[in-house]
Order: sequence, then structure tokens, then C-alpha cells
Amino acid sequence: RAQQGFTVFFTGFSGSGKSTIANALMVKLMEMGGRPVTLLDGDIVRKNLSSELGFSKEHRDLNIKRIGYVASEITKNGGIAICAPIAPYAATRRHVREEIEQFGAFVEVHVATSIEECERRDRKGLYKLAREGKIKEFTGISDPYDVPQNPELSIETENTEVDNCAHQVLLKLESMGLI
Ligand code: GGZ
Repeated sequence: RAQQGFTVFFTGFSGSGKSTIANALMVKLMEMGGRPVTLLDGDIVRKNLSSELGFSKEHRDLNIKRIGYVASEITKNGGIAICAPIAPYAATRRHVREEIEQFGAFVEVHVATSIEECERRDRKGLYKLAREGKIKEFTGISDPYDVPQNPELSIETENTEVDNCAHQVLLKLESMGLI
């Protein structure tokens, strides 16, 4: 029987490491061959699919629903979708889960880097701007983030190499019978 499609949905703060882990996972899944792998990264989606959207709750929800719709189509057709937005709202993540689970598996991965660590790293200087009030509604600083209560996997990144993080996801996919 052909293997079913599935979606790996990363969620976490800006600068938590979602994109880096998602990219490492994509490389590993591509090396295994078989199903096509599509990465829907947060900033790439915002540039292409959601370029008119800002960061209000309404716009974030719309952004996540668009990502969810594309991932559900990929999953329906037997592919692998990897999504890596912040996706701060639990209800919206649940909506996407329900949409995708009609067609295949939904694997929610919380990249659980603390806000303190993300701010300390501040790779893009956005936290500094958020603290200065130059970016409003910044997730974790001046906007909410609902911590996932029942993710398939939660990754502790502060003492773990990227490759090891991606490997933890592979092990989870294996244990779920997806690869
Ligand atoms: C959060 C923001 C904001 C605000 C700009 N809040 O590190 P980045 O830069 O590349 O990741 C963040 C990205 C978040 O977009 P998402 O589509 O993942 O968000 S959501 O799922 O909530 O729709 C950050 C940048 O955009 N950014 N302003 N106010 N992140």
C-alpha cells in the first residue's frame, strides 16, 4: 500500500530555530527519497502567499489557514508538507490539524526555545526593536503565544544540535509509521 501523506507543523517563537530545524528535516527526508517534500517556511510564505498580511490576530489566523490549506492539498496527494510559522493561536492550530487529518497525519512539533533565549540570541535584531516599541504586537513580547498542550513532539533546543533536533523528528515519524 502506498504510504500516506503527512504534514510536520513546527510552532514556536521568532528565532526559536523552526526554520533551521525544518530545513535540516527537509534534507533528511529528501535523501530518503520517495515522496516529494514541500517546505512552507514562515517568512517565505509571508513573501509569496501572504504578502498583504500583517500581524493582527485576524491576519495571523488567515496566514495559518492558507498554510494549512496548501499543506492539506499536499498531504491529500501523498506528499510531505513541512510548515514552520509561529502559529501562536491554539485554536487555529487545531483547525489546521482537523483539516489535514481528513487526508493524512498531522505532526505538531513545538520548538520550545524559551522567549528569554530567543531574545538573548536576537539573530535578526527584532526583539530589540520590539522592546523599543518599533515593532508592535511582537509574539512573546507584546502579543500572545499559546503554548502547545499536546504536541506530537516538543524539542528542547538550548542544549541540542540542529541535526539532533531534526533526528528527533525523524524518530517520531518512524514511531508513527509514517516513514
Ligand atoms: C512576530 C514578526 C512580527 C511580529 C515581523 N510578531 O524571525 P522571523 O521574523 O523571520 O519570524 C517572524 C515572522 C513571523 O511570521 P509568521 O508568518 O511565522 O507569523 S504567524 O504564524 O503569527 O502568522 C519575524 C517576523 O515575521 N515578524 N513582525 N509582530 N513576528
